[in-house]
Amino acid sequence: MAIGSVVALAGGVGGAKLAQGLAEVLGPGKLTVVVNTADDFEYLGLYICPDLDTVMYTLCDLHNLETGWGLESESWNFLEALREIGGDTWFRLGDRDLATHIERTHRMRSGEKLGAITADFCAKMGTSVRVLPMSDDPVRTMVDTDIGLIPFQEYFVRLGCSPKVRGFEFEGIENAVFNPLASESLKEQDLKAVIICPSNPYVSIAPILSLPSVRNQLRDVVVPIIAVSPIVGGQAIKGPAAKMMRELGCNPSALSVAKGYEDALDGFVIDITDADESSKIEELGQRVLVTETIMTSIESKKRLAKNIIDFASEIGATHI
Ligand code: FO1
Repeated sequence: MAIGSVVALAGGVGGAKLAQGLAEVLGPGKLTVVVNTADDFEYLGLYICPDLDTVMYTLCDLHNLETGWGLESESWNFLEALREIGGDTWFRLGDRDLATHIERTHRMRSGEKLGAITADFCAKMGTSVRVLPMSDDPVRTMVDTDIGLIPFQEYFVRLGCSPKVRGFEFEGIENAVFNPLASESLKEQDLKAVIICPSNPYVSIAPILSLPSVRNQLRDVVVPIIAVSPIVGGQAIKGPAAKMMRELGCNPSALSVAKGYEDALDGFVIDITDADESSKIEELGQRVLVTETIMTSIESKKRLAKNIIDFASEIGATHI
C-alpha cells in the first residue's frame, strides 16, 4: 500500500535528522519540511538561514557531522584571513558554506524570494524533498534575558546560551505570511500526518506555530498531528531546550513538552527512557508512542520515521 504524504515542522539538527529518516521511508515527492526561519540573521552583510541550511545540507547528505551545522569537508581560510585583519569572527562561516550565504544574499537583493532560492539550492544540491521556509517574510527571535533583550544568534553563539532566559519575542511575526506552499501541503488529498520534529519547542517550533493562521490551519487538518519529544531523560538531545525550561520555571521533561503543545496534538512520541511519563501524557488526551528516539545513524533515523508513520496510521484509523 502506498504511504501518503507527510508535512514535518522542523528547526535545525533534530528536525533535519528526522526529516532524513522520513525522506528515506516515504520515498520521492512525499515529504514537505516546513523550516523555522526565526533564527535567520544578517552577519557581515550576508543573509544567514541556519535551520534552513542544516535541513537542506542534511537531506543532501552534505552536512558537517563534527560541528552539527555547515557543510562537510569544510575549510576555514576565509575565517582565518578575516581574523588576521581584525574582522568579526564569533559566528564561524566555512569556505564552502560561504558560497550558500553569498549566493542567497545576492539573489535576495535582486528581488528573489527565500522560498524560490531554497527550492533551487535543493534541486542543485540533490534533494527532491520540498524544503520550505516557514515564511518569505523576515521573523526574528529576540531572547528576553537577565541581561536584556538579545537577538537569537547573539544569545546562542556569541554568549553560548549563558544568559538566563525570561521569555521570547518573534519580531515581525504579526505581518509574516505562512508560506503558501506549506499551507497547500497541509491540504493535500493524500496527507497522512503532520509531524512536529524533536526541535526546540520555544525557538524552533513556536515561531512556526505563532505565524498568523497556522494554529487554525492545523486545527482544520483531518490527519493526526504528532510531536516527537526533544527532551530525553530530562536533558535536551542537543541545544539549550532543557536549560530554557528550567529558567522559565518548568521541569525539563517530555511531559512538560507535551503540555506545552496543549491541544494541538493527537499523538506524542517519547523515548523509552521516559516510558514512566506515558500515562500522565495520555491524561492530556494525547496518544503516546514509546520508542527509541535518539538518532545516531541513518538506520536509527529510518526506524524512528517508520515507527512514527505506523503510529500515525494507528491514530488515523480512529481520528475524526
Ligand atoms: N553555531 C555555533 O554554535 N557556532 C557557530 O559559529 C555557528 C556558525 C554557523 C554558520 C552557519 C550556519 O548555518 C549555522 C551556524 N551555527 C553555528 C549553528 C546555528 O547558529 C544554530 O545551531 C542554530 O541557529 C540553532 O538551531
